[in-house]
Amino acid sequence: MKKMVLALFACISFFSSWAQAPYTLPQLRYAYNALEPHIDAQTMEIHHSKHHSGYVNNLNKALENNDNAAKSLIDLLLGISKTNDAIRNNAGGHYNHSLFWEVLAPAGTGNFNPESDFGKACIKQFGSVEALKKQISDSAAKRFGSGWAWLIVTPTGTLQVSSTPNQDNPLMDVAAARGIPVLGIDVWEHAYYLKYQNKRADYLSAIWQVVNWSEVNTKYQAAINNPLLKKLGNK
Ligand code: MN3
Repeated sequence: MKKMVLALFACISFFSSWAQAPYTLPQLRYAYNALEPHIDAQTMEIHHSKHHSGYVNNLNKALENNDNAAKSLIDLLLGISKTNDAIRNNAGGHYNHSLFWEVLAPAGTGNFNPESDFGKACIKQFGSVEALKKQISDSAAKRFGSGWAWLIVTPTGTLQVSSTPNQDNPLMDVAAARGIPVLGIDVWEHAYYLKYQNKRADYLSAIWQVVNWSEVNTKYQAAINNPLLKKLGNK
């Protein structure tokens, strides 16, 4: 029961403030320089205040006088194939970045806990968190051009690593592997180029220092109890 209540609160706090039109830019829970030296302050500031903000503004524009304007962000993503490219790119961009900021935290906080619900599921399925990180990093490294690597909860309740191009995500009806994301890694060059230039692998090795596993656990607990899983199973 306690878990259900926690999951419900996690859902509400995650979806309420920024997931309904007109869309707004969520505030970060930490300062732009809080992830240094792994992700530099300038990259964080431009990424949040320019790139993410651009997706929010363009999404609101794309929804002006559009039949999809009344839908929640989640419903928009679930039926994305019935919208247009502007909505697809910007709704994806808004959702993906809102999740991304939440699954990052200053190094040394949000550590992986093998006793948490997520920790147990992770070890059971992947053997160790190190093995999971390697699988996600490999998936991110292989993504050609711009896109995302994901850890999702599938409709059957298992964890799965996947990847999508551009600003697509696993909630979309166009995704090859569908599920509820509990962790997403941005592999667009704008996420790392200022500090790492063309060395995506260096960025992917550094980012694990600032992944917020505690938040991943919260998202996992919310996902496994979420009726949305059923919808994702019925394509
Ligand atoms: Mn980005």
